[in-house]
Amino acid sequence: MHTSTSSRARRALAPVLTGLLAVAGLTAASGTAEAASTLAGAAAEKGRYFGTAVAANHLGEAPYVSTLNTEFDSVTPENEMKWDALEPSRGAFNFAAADRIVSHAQSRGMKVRGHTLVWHSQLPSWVAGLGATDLRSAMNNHINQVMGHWKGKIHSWDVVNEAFQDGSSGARRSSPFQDKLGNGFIEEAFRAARAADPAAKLCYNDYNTDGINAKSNAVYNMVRDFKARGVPIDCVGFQSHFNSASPVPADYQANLQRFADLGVEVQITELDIEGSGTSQATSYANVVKACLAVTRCTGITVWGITDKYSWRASGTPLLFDSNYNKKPAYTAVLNALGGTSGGDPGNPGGATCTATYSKQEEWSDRFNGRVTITAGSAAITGWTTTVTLTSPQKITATWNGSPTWDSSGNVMTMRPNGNGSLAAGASTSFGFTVMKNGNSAAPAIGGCTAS
Ligand code: 9MR
Repeated sequence: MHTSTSSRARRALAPVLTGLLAVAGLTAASGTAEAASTLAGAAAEKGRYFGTAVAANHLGEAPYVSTLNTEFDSVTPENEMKWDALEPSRGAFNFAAADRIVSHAQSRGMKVRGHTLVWHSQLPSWVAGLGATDLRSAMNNHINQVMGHWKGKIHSWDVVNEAFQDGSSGARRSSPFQDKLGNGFIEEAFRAARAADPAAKLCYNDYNTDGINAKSNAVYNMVRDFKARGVPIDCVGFQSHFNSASPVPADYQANLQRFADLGVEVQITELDIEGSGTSQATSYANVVKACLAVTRCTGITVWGITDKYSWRASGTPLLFDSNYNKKPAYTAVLNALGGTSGGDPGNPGGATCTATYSKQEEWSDRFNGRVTITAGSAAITGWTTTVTLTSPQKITATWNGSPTWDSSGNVMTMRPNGNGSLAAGASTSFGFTVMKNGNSAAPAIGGCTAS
């Protein structure tokens, strides 16, 4: 079958569609049945948030933003709130990139985790060059200025990050702060932070502290001492970067629980697990179950949305693949949270699908693309995906699908045209011709939603 769409028809449809999508978005956010079919919705039913690290420079990418808005209710700027980004030279602050993330989150009712105020890494060289007196005032000023800028808008701040050494010593890591200000720098940072934004929860955040070991024992002793002496601390962040060399520890839950028993919240702050398929899915589910079993484990943040932009992209450690398809790990997390895609009235069987792009014929001024839709382990009766062009590219023809367009004309949403019913594991494809207008970039394909 071959159908084509004129650009005039696309322009005429666009405003109507945008309106419909806006209405659908509002309904999705407030409907309980719908809520349990997203990570944030399912987590909220358990009294937890479900967040992700976000990079400001991807906020213009349609499938990135739609996945963020649909699935998550908390964001952590991945790099934009670090010292080198915010205060690259002494006293000169640049909040613009982080502000973009905070306003995106605020306009959609998402929480923001602040990451991070005092850290030895991504620290501008001017800080390392200061003597003790200057360093103390620079640290306190940084905390005051940064927390003051977003006062009342950040639900938790990683006040100090990664201050302990790996290995069996339990010692502090060498850093400008440790080496010049001594052990008291952490306490001083937390006291300054409490004064700067009393509403924010103040966290200590670290990695390789996920199980019970010498490093987590050292952090535990510090937190116990802070609580005993009234030093302000509200939460401990467990980064939870896992791979085959550093799997989810068997005593993960026990470790979270012993910190919670000190009277602090525990948060899983940078979760990613390298791997794929069932083993990755099982590990993710185990992390979620551990958090749910600990009353004071208040939320989970994964360290990115899509494998495409992970800091460990080659390890495919996230819940969405590089085409924004939901991975088995996604389904495992959703199910462990008590949610189910079966809670979606449009998708009673919990059906899934994937969408993959391949380039076809190319001429000097245009090329053909094909997107293959494959049903997951259950039969499906319909599918939806998106094709996002790079302006000024234009799609001049489509076949084997029913396209609709966003108002920019760059994002085509494709639904079936008689080819919506697929048996488990079966595939269909649709095609389109892209007029390059000088740009031969491949289109970005959004996730596949089955019904
Ligand atoms: O994901 C971050 C990556 O984009 C940066 O290049 C990197 C630089 O240090 O930091 C990554 O995030 C780290 C986080 O801030 C602290 N814990 C470890 C994370 C992964 O390295």
